Amino acid sequence: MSETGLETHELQREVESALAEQPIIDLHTHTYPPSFGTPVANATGRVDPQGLMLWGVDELVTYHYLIAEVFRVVPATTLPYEAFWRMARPEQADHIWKHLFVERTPISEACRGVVTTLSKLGLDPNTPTLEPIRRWYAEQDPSGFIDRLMDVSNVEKITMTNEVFDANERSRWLADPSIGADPRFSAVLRIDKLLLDFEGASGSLREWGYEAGLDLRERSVQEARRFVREWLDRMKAIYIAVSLPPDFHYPAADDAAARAGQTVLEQVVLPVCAERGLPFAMMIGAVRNANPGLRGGGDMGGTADITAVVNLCREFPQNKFMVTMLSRENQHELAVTARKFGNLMVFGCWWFMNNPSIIEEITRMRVEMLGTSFIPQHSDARILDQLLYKWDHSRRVIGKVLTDKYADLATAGWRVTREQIRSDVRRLVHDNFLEFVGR
Ligand code: FIX
Ligand code: ZN
Repeated sequence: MSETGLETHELQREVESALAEQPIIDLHTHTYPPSFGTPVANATGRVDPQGLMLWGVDELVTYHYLIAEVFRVVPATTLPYEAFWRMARPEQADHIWKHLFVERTPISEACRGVVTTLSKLGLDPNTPTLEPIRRWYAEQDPSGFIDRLMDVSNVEKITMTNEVFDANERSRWLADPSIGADPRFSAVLRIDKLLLDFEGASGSLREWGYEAGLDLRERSVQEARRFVREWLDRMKAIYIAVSLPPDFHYPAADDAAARAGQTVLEQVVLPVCAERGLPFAMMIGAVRNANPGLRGGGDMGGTADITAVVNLCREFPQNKFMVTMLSRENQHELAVTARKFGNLMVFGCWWFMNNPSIIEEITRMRVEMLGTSFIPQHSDARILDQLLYKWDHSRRVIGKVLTDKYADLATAGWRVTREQIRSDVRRLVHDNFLEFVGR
């Protein structure tokens, strides 16, 4: 304990520089490297209309958060959903830019995110049209652009969400397993359908050559395990993930689909995770398609039953669980649950929680209840450029909370040192995750 303690007025500067200089592991995104193809016009001239790598101003402005917001100000009674979806992407982006950025102040978090992103790229967001910005993007090389984003946002590694039940993505992995070899990206096996709709999933597994029947007798369990193992190997996935609705219960409610999901969880997913030493991530509280007209923007959240998490952590001590919850009302009890179970890692301020006022509330509570034994944030970026704003905005809020907590600690008589701040920050945004996934 050599270093002299920092003065209170020095804490903010030290915390901010520690956060800025610490490379981050982004443990959950929906982004992809160029090997998955890109529909965005770029300097290489290679465009794949079904490509999964989303970047650039038209994707940024048509983020589903902003589509939901534009239908608040230009309702579907004025512009029907189908008419919007028939528009080409740039036309959709122009519509959103006009109504949310030109005719109104872009003050919402999602709008401010676009402004931060463009500014960090050296582009002027104060423009009546997107044309000049589009021209700039068309000159960019996709892979070089990713390097630039990771450098500016100081993100060391990006974790994908690889939807094995998505036909477009699955066909790409089967066609060329090396598409996952980009060292900047890690893969995650996402299996919502396997747990939420095993009847449908088992039909797909049989089509793909796995003898997995809805009966879930021994043969089916073994075949479903083979499916999971083979895809973990193909993707070199670092964890398995699902999103679950607010009415997810463990033990399951008394309906066939929920019961089948429970059996798959108990006899397929958790045993394979345990044998591989991989965490099972549960993102709990998503209500899909509340408003189908908004497509990806039509989902919402709901308060879930924390006892499902408690029961799983208690009854499967050999498993590691990563949990984030979508409802503000679940955050306190989730932090309490993490105090009870060392095999539970709480992470991120997910989706509708990813707003500065709520990030601050959740992070402050987690530091007070869990010290530095949690992972404060993930970006959930869908468009690669979003790394710039998601991490800039979150770093600022996390920094504010840490500065306050260190000031409280110093007031209590502890000598807070630069060294301690740097090692705490490294733990929070880098090592906690790597250690938990066993890397
Ligand atoms: O389930 C998820 O991974 C969610 O993050 C997404 O479905 C959601 O659409 C999203 O992008 C949230 O930010
Ligand atoms: Zn997500």
